[in-house]
Amino acid sequence: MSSTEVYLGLGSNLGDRRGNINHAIDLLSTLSPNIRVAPIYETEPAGFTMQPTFMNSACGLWSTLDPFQLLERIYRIQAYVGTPHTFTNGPRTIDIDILLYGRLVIDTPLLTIPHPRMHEREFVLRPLSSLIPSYKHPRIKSTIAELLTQLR
Ligand code: PH2
Ligand code: MG
Repeated sequence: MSSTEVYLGLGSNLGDRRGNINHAIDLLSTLSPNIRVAPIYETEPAGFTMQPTFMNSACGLWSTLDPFQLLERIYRIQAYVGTPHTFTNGPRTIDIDILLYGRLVIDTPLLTIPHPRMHEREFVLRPLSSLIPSYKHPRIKSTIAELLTQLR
């Protein structure tokens, strides 16, 4: 079976933030034997700012699931690790976003890949850049490290 290199973003700003991220990574590692995990960074909330500080990380894995199967699996892992979040951009015990799925570019009501806001979010680019600094964004054609420096 063919597998695709996938990158996910992880965030938590409720409860044991670091523990929630590590729990999610443990569950994600059942998808793929050699998952690679970025450091965990503490980040200021973006978007809706009146909420607790986040912990953010990212991971890379090889998946045999197609993007929609992967999304279903992520929904189950999120439900297992934490309570559902209250509103868009609001506080959450765990949030797992598909950032990159190989070099795939799709835009559907359920799923947009690459993640539509990843290139403008330092809390995504910084951990991702520790894993794949020279990876070219499939749509924007800058590397992850370049996108990160362009934010400053
Ligand atoms: N996630 C959001 C909205 N804002 N801010 C930070 N720092 N980290 C996040 O993971 C985050 C956010 C919606 O998913
Ligand atoms: Mg998110």
